[in-house]
Amino acid sequence: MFILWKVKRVLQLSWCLLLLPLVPPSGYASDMVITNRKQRFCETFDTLEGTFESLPAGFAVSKDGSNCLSAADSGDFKAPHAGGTSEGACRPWDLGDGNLALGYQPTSAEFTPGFFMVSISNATGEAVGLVEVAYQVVCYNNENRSSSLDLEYSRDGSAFTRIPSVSYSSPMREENPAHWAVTARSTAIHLRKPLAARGRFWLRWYADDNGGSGSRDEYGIDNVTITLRSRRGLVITIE
Ligand SMILES: [Ca+2]
Ligand SMILES: [Ca+2]
Ligand SMILES: [Ca+2]
Repeated sequence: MFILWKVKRVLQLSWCLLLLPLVPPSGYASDMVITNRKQRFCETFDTLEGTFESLPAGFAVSKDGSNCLSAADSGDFKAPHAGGTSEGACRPWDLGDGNLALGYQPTSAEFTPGFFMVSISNATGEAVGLVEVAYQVVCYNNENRSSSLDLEYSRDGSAFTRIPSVSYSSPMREENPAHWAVTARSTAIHLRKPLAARGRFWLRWYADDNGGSGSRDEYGIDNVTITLRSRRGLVITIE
């Protein structure tokens, strides 16, 4: 057993060494690196602390729709909140029982537009022809405005393609008392040109105003599941 464990450990370390050249460009914390064909990765955001440092690997946040927040922007991150605020910040939404979501309270100056983004490295050793994405949009509809959240993907991290079939907009008319509503979204992205082994891929959730007046609903994403498939079948699942 010990020998088997050692072999497994060496293989794991070898993967790490192979991945060293995958240095992300500035502005990204790191990549979500997908290496194993059977391992399941889970992204529930339940370990967020309301800091830049606690963002999961590969995830980034923009409050202006173009630049990503960095460790120097600590003032833009706030502690978890249970809902019912108008203070602009990136903060974990606390849905109860330890369930957190990656969230933002938009204002006229923040997150209108803005985005959440994840950069993914295909370290499976195989080309990928299909990317399946599932996630939940969480929303606390406590204001008479509507906000939109659109899923987009990119092959180069700069030019993004929107997927209109999974567009989301929060209800315009406020709810009183408000509660956390969870909306499931899923889609499959067929890649005309397969994502090569060691290639990179980006997903982002682009946010903006969608009409109304006054303050804005708080919203965000949770339970992001990304499945990479080769033409022959399943390559890896991240949840
Ligand atoms: Ca969660
Ligand atoms: Ca609303
Ligand atoms: Ca609000």
